[in-house]
Amino acid sequence: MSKNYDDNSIEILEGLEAVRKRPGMYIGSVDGRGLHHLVWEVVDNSIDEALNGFGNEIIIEINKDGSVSVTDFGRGMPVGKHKSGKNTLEVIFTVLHAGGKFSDEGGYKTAGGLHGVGASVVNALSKWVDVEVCRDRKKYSMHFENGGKKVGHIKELGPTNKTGSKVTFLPDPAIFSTTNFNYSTICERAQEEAFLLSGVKLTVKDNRTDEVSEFCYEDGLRSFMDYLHEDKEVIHDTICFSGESNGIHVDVAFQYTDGYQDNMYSFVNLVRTGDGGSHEVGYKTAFTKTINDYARSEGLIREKDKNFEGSDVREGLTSILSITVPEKLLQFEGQTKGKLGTPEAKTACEEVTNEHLMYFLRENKQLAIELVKKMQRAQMARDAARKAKDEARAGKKSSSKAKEILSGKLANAQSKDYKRLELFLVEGDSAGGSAKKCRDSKYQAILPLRGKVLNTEKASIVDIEKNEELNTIIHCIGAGVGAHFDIDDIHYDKVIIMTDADTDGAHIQVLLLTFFYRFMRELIEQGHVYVAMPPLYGIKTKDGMNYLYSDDELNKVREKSKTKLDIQRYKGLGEMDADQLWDTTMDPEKRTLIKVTIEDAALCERKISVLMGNNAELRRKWIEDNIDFTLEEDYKVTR
Ligand code: 0RA
Repeated sequence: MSKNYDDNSIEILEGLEAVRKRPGMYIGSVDGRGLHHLVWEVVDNSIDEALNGFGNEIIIEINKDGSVSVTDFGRGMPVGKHKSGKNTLEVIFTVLHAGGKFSDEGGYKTAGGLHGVGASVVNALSKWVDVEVCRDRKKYSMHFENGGKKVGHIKELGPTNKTGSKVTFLPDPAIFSTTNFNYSTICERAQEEAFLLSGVKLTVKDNRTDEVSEFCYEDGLRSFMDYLHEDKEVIHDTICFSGESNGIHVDVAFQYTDGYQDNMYSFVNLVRTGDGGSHEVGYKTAFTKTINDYARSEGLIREKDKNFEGSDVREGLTSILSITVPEKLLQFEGQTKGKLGTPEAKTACEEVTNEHLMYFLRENKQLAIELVKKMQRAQMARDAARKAKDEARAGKKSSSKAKEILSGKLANAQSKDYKRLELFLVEGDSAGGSAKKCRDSKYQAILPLRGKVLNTEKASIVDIEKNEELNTIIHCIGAGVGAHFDIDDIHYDKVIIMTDADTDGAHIQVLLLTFFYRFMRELIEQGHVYVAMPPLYGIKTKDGMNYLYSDDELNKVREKSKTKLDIQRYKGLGEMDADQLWDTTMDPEKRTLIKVTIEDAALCERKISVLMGNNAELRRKWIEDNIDFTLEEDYKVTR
């Protein structure tokens, strides 16, 4: 993989000014996500050095002054003279696309396949950057300021017997909407990379709080699976296989749980492909085909029986697919570039999976039979659900149990025109009561929620069906749940979550969104899920009430106002009377709704794991720090 790299293989393409003018083009966005992208850019360079066999530890530090340092113990970045006449270190940090990543001539290969633009972009978007290099028994340093302008020349600091590089940077607050690094975000990604890089140790230190986490796994994908399935009932040991085809290296791990979810974690050159792509298609196609071929060849399904569908085969299956694709074949699609396009990846994943899975099934007959039986149960359940739905469509009434559940709770809308119907999920009976009073009963239905919603991150369909609150929501929406959810059957065009603007309300939002994300994902994908935005403040004026929806708005009003303001802080929906609730939050003419999107499924899922995983303290902290779920930019509850 590593080609001979010398001081001259760096191509000079563009200046850093372009990066500062259009940062989004290089790092995706200038919000928290873009900010953290800077860290990955620097870390990826160190990871490449480790992948090339130099140094197996990387330390990421968040410093007290808000800067981040990344230290590795590789060969040390080149410090000699570049063909341009400049110092190579300077070229790496000041010339866009430096590093040879985009040249066919080699240079050091990068881990990142997505934005992968390197050190110069980080420099361009930083207030300052400090580089320290140890190599050739000497320690060197170089400093940059104000978007990548070098300050002085490279300095020789003295002798050392170490080797390696340390890059420290402070993001420019003039570029980013936030410059606050999040320890848990960095830990999550570091852990993920450690899983994919057996034997490399990634240490994350938060020097603001003295927290430290170390991630190092000798067993790679197997350890990853153990981690994912920590609290789940699994029905066999993780199965791993690897192979190579067309120059594409494929690594697979899979394991079945006794649950119902089908979870896929895919990576291309260590970068998560949250939106899937050709590699996932190849893997899934091969998986389903191999299972069907095997089951038929063993007489487990009879000639006249139908084949299993993908969803039957994957019920309860967690798969990790990590592939390495040569730079020149890389092709990413979609808005967030999270989807692999490379057609060769489909073939490679198909071939490797076909071969190894068939071999495994033949060698492990007992388990293979058990799995096929599980798939048969999934297939039967799917058939039964379809039948029930067809009957319901044919005009048969919904079950009396469902009716009983709904009576008394749901205040339904009168119209049958589902495209105009809205279902409000309201926190608490008292706000529910106000909402029922003021709503537009033709088009707006109200379902009050009592107490906390079940945490569904690790719940099975059975747990969900046992949970009254969720069951009621499922019946109201009317389109089933999990694998049987059918978007064509939804009773409402908008499902609107309406909670208090406090921590409890935020918690309920996240729990409901987790439920929708995991069990009615299409509802979010197709844009039917919304969050209502009640006001935080009311200010009495001579013309009536002026409602404010954020602290920013309040500050602006305060700055402008000359007299003392009569400000009311709304802590909950219950503090408003029915008319106020209508005016501020429910009236389609005036209200603000936030549409929940899964713009980046990977990020969303990762957040759900932090939020819904075992660490209650981390979760609480996260919720209080930033309730923005998938809504990076446009929605932030300020308090
Ligand atoms: C190519 C060549 C050499 C070092 C590196 C790349 C290098 C790059 C980075 C980026 C972060 N840490 C790094 N460490 C090393 C030097 C080749 C030689 O020693 O001749």
